[in-house]
Amino acid sequence: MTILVTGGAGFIGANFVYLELDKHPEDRIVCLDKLTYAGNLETLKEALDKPNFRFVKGDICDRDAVFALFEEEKPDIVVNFAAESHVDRSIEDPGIFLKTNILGTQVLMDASREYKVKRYHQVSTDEVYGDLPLDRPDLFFTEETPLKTSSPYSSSKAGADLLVNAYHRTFDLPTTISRCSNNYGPYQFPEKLIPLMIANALDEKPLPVYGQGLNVRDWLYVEDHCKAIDLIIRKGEVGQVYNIGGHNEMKNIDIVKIICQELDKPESLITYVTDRKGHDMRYAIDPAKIHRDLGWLPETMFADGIKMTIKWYLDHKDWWQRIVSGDYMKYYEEMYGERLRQA
Ligand code: NAD
Ligand code: TDX
Repeated sequence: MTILVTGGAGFIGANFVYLELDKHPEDRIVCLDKLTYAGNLETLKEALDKPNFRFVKGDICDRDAVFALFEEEKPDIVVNFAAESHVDRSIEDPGIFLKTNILGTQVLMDASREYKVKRYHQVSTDEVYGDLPLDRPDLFFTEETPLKTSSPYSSSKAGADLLVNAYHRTFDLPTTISRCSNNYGPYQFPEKLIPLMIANALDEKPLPVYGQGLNVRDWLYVEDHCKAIDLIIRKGEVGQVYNIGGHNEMKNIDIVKIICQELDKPESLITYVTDRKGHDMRYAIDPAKIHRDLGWLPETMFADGIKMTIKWYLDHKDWWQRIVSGDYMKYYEEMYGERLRQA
């Protein structure tokens, strides 16, 4: 079988490429990635010399290039990870989010129709459900929760999900969608909460916590997410949506304190800064459906996963230091400079 993985040079996509190569060596993996600021070919270096892996640099919005690749590879399955994925960037510049996340999805699905793929899988997010109040711990997102988005990022992901459902109903495209909670683990770009705090703590730089740090996220180790997608593309039912989460809710401030403790750094580095605009309060997934229908359960406890993640960042300083020394510093100054000066 040939599986086309888009966005495979990013955080979750790369972890998925490695899982597939390891678990299904009989399959061929083709990765299409534009290598935006978030994509890094170095992340895929151990895959590049495998005979059943091919990397293609390209944009999912480029219709001619996408159709040419489908003509050449005739993929059986498409898994779309390619996206602009950072909420803060979507607040600064929504346009590229709409283009990549919605129009790119359309191009991939048009090619999937034309070349009659057996499965088109869309990697979505729990953020499409909006947020939950902190004082209702009994509430969780199910697959039936209405879409109600807060940021340009989550709106673009919700728009893509609606389009996927339309292509299934109107054109009979064999689709599935997964909506996952916050991932953490190796190869996450250091603009996201956990790797940013690890990198800053190691350099003894301020740890910028938005608002009071009381927002809650439901953390899932990236490998567990990838295993769920592997199950969905092989055993999931066409037309279905599957929520993926680990019932591991934590306040941001508690995560940051754990990182300080693990790295033996003082909590005085914690700096409360101006809140994110439209900041979602709480995400919490009910993963009962994927457990019941496909037997999936998360395998990594947060206490272990965070230790493995911190160790990975300590062992791979070259990987993230190259990132934080380049263009990223410009982003960092724009996003945090004024906020930290005001704090
Ligand atoms: P990421 O930002 O680390 O990686 C995105 C990848 O997509 C990069 O390699 C980038 O180069 C590539 N890309 C961007 N635009 C492209 C384009 N036009 N054409 C081809 N490639 C392009 O993102 P991630 O955190 O790995 O997220 C992957 C997917 O999972 C996204 O769709 C995201 O919405 C979703 N998701 C992420 C999380 C999370 O916690 N990170 C949680 C739930 C869902
Ligand atoms: O510097 C920071 N300080 C801070 O307090 C950063 C970067 C984040 N935060 C807070 C904001 C959030 O409440 O930490 C929480 C997590 O932030 P992010 O890592 O930016 O993730 P989030 O906004 O929750 O979105 C993530 O999960 C869902 C991914 O980036 C999305 O791609 C995914 O869909």
